[in-house]
Amino acid sequence: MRGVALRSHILRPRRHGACLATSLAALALVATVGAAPAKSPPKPRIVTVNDFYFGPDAVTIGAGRAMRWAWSASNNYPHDVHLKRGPSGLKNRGSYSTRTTAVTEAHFQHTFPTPGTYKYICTVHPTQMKLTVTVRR
Ligand SMILES: [Cu+2]
Repeated sequence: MRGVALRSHILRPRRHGACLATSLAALALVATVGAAPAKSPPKPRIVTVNDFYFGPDAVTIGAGRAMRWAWSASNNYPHDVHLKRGPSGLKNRGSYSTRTTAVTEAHFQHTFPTPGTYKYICTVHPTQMKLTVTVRR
């Protein structure tokens, strides 16, 4: 399963340079650690990544809450989570997308401090797999 995902990723053109991707990942990590409050934060909103849909395909969350994507254990095909369109001026935009595909047993989590509309796709199945995340003020 993992072999399929890796091959698929290698064959696809990269959108970002490796250095940019690495530094964005580092920034995201610092932001996550730095923002950890003493009290346990609200649970992330779960979206499942399935063959060939996001479930659900639209969610609304409050600003500052996290989203967590969970790849279904029954998948047979690789999928990613890619932010196609987000609020203008969004900081660390690259950190809102996965950089590899996975078939099963993967998770992707990100907090959403910036209100607005986020349009997601799976780049392997861009016409089938779409998700809208609305972040309220
Ligand atoms: Cu997909």
